Amino acid sequence: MNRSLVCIQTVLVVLIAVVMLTGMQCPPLSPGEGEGEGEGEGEGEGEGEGEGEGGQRVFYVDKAATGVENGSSWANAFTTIQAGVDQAFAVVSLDPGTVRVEVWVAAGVYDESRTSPLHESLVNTGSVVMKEDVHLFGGFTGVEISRDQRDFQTNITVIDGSVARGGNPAYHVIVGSDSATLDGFTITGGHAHGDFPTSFGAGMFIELCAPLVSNCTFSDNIATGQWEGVWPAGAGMGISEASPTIINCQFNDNVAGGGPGMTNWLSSPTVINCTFTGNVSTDPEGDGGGMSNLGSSPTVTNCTFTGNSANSGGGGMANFESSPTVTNCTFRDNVASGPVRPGTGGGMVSWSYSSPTVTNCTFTGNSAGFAGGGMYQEEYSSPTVTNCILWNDSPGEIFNLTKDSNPLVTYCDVQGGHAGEGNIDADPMFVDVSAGDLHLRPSSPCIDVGIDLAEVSDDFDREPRPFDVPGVGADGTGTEFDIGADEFVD
Ligand SMILES: [Ca+2]
Ligand SMILES: [Ca+2]
Ligand SMILES: [Ca+2]
Repeated sequence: MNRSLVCIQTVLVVLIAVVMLTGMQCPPLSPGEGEGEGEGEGEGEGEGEGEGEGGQRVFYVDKAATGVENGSSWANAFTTIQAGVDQAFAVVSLDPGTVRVEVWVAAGVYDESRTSPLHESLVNTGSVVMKEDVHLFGGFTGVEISRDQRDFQTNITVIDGSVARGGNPAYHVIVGSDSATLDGFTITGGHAHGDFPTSFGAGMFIELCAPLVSNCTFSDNIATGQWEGVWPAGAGMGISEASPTIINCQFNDNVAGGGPGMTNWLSSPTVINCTFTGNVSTDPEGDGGGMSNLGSSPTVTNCTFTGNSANSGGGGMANFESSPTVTNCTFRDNVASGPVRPGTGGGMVSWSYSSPTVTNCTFTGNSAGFAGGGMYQEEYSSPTVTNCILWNDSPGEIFNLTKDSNPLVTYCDVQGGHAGEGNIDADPMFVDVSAGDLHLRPSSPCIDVGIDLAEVSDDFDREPRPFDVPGVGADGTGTEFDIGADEFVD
């Protein structure tokens, strides 16, 4: 155990040093960076979107457009996203706080080569670089006149970094900025490597800023390469000293030394309705297959962690000096097991002063090579676990390596039992585990036997919680909260 801690601590120390040395920040605000303000200003009136001061301006991007490429209409759309962002930023910079600028992007694969000198070294990262107050929306066919008309699930809009850096993969496919939105895109093909920060955030790199990222898919990005004191991390998304909001996003099949789905470094993002599936941590010491938290306390709600893997620990989620708030989440079929480390915490590992609050979550089918199939705690890590199901994880559900880790487990259904008020040990009667359906059957012993919690008002279906079905569950007990991520409604 100590070896893994030493390694992780080394990572933390080195990361701190690197961050301090490089003084990384989000792209600076520098009006005039765009290709000529005059051009954009003139176009505003003719596009039907200009509403004068305080209105909204839309700039259009369509890879297939053949017009004059000034972004003023679908016909005259820019053919690259960066051109749209830069033009929009030039406009909003001249009128800050009064005009809202959006960039609408038509479906297609945007895989052009990019020149984006970033970081202290001004290395070309091959990124699309977001700008402050510029809101990016994908999912259009290229004819819409209202944003409501787009369908991002049908009109797939891909930002592909695979050849974006002079024929090589982008270090970061997209880089976040403050007060900006990324909505309706698929982000793929990034390859972070080398030293931090180019080793961090292959799909999206977010540092010292708080964009809103919604309705996006981060898939098949990688952060691998040589060990240089810091393992490459955050293949899907790397968040450093930032608190963005991430909603309705998918993190699939990303591969990194550690934290391949999402890595949070000194960050407390809000993560809602996201799925983390099939992300793979490859370093022998790599942790946090779905999410790796380092000195971070994100709020994670209504998320699913399925089939992710890590070597040292935390197939679903790893916490190091981190105390996230995790509510209505499912952890299923995650694995912590590797060739060097035996693996701890198939669902979640909490190391070194990590005491997450885990509420109404369901853990099942997770496995660890050494201990704590569901959850594993070590060194002053004492999660508060309430209204959770931990069932059919192997080997065993909750394991504390040291006595100074004392999780408070109450109103939970734990296979094999666990000390604590209101805990039960009974088959939760999932609807269909093999199909991934972790809803409760009417015969479930978890119905109506949780404890009322004012801070939880719905379940992973967004159905109201608590909810009582008369004749189902334990009627008339005064508490109607169900245990697990599902509230049984019908
Ligand atoms: Ca209920
Ligand atoms: Ca009932
Ligand atoms: Ca439900």
